[in-house]
Amino acid sequence: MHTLSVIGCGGAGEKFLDYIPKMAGVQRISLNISKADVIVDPDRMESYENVPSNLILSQFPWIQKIDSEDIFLIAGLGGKTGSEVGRILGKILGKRKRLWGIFTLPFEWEGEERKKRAQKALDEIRKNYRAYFILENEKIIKHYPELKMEIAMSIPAAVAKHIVIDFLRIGMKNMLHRKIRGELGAGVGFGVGKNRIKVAIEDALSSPWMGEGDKIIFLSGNVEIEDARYIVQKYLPQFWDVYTTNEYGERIKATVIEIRQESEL
Ligand SMILES: Nc1nc2c(ncn2[C@@H]2O[C@H](COP(=O)(O)OP(=O)(O)OP(=O)(O)O)[C@@H](O)[C@H]2O)c(=O)[nH]1
Ligand SMILES: [Mg+2]
Repeated sequence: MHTLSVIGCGGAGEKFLDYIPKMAGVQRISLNISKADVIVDPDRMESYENVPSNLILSQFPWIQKIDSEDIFLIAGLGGKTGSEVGRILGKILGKRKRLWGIFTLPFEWEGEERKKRAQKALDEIRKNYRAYFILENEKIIKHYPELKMEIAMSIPAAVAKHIVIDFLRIGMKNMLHRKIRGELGAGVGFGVGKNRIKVAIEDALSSPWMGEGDKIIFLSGNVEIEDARYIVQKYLPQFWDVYTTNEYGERIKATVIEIRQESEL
């Protein structure tokens, strides 16, 4: 048994999975149509979509090897593999496990067909995932128009990395017993110097994927909860927590999660 399973699905999902460091207790699986840990055929999976689950599991035995209660599925929506497999795995696993998603949506220039495919996948993801982060690609270039494409493309991967690391370190003990559901936004920021906690939080809040919803704030670095309380509470987070570590040196990291919709439960 692992604490967390992280599945990188399709080209973007595999790439983003590579950004996530290997961590104890974390099962990592890449899914793609070739050269991945698990080779998938989205068409074949789709043809089994509505058959009883014991049959599905006998046809796709790798699904049973995903052995954590909490699963992160990471994919770029808009292509075939990530969108279809992410959607179908949601239908199969959504009721048995806690499924968390991290998804990009296509750039405008990728055209209508990709946009439609992403939307269709998202409509079902909404029903079956516990909660999911939406990191719209288009918002990166609107937010940072000067940025080179190559760097813009890598930003969701870096944010996905911190979401997974912080979920494992801080989120699991804080988020699971709360009714956090549906679409989430996210931002990651770093701060140094005298006002480093404030700078890190404001940096995270200025993310392209941050809106007006309630906020969850996770701080990581050489900081104790009592030192942060006064500053963090000014941002009125729904809840917040600290993970004390030396790995960021003199920097403080803030990961802010935005809850975009009211829980239906
Ligand atoms: N930000 C970012 N987005 C990416 C990257 N690669 C792909 N995407 C996005 O993800 C979408 C899906 O692309 P892929 O992951 O390559 O597609 P796939 O899931 O493998 O699907 P097929 O190759 O069509 O079977 C694209 O339309 C892009 O919007 C990346 O490196 N960075
Ligand atoms: Mg592909």
